[in-house]
Amino acid sequence: APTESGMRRGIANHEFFLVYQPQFELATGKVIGVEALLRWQHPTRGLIHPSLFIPLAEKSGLINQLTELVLEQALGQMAKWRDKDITMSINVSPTTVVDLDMPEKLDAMTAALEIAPEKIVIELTETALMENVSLYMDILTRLRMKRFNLSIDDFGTGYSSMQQLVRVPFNELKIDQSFVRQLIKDEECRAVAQMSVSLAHGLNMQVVAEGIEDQETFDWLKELGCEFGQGFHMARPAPAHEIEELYLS
Ligand code: G
Ligand code: G
Ligand code: MN
Ligand code: NA
Repeated sequence: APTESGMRRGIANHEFFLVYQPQFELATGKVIGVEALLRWQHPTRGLIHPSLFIPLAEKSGLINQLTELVLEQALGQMAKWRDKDITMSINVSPTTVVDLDMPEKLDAMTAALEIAPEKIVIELTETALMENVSLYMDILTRLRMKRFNLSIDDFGTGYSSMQQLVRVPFNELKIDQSFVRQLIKDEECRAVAQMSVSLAHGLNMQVVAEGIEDQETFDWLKELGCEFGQGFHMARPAPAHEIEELYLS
């Protein structure tokens, strides 16, 4: 398993990098954004997936450094894609939003790079967020006031109360792939997806379905009024230059 000292060395040696997964408008098939996903290219262990190192980073406090590195790479890439009509979604742990004073930091970084804040989407997982909503309310509100977008990731896997959902200043909801991937086979997953879409729209949020793996699922979600989607059926995460060649030129 990865260790804290291994991660420190990996950060110093620039072994962490981002891949990008396109997001599509279901009605038109157009690419409207990308999600930045972190990877660790270890010199001897090979490619390490975030599920193996993010929890360790969160426990050890290295998550702040990782988030800084992610912001630098993602926003640096976005500056190169300044003339493209796409958004950039970035996954962050809620604690780093507070620790790094994210509204100020993002504001300074996007201003310096001449990136419109409307083009940046900050994704927070439902579980991490709802465990301590009141702690995050002020900082999330400040992010929205600066016109950054806020997205609830992995929706359906946590335990948001309706009361919390009404209060949080999010403008996007991502249906977790555990529901999307079973849609066609499983009536209950379809019910969760359907409910998520209508709940989101009722609260003025747009919806992204994650984990679309076949055309049937794509069609079903489009029919349901889900605006956006990601998934291996359309595109896998890939390095920036590949994304650019395949989808942005
Ligand atoms: O692509 P994928 O298998 O990479 O992502 C696995 C998980 O890791 C997802 O839940 C995703 O939210 C998380 N993740 C990916 N990149 C980052 C990142 O830069 N920061 C944080 N905190 N989580 C990430
Ligand atoms: O941040 P989040 O937990 O949503 O991370 C998205 C993860 O889902 C990434 O690891 C990405 O590689 C993965 N992913 C994206 N689309 C698909 C898909 O269609 N099928 C599967 N199995 N995984 C997907
Ligand atoms: Mn995500
Ligand atoms: Na997710």
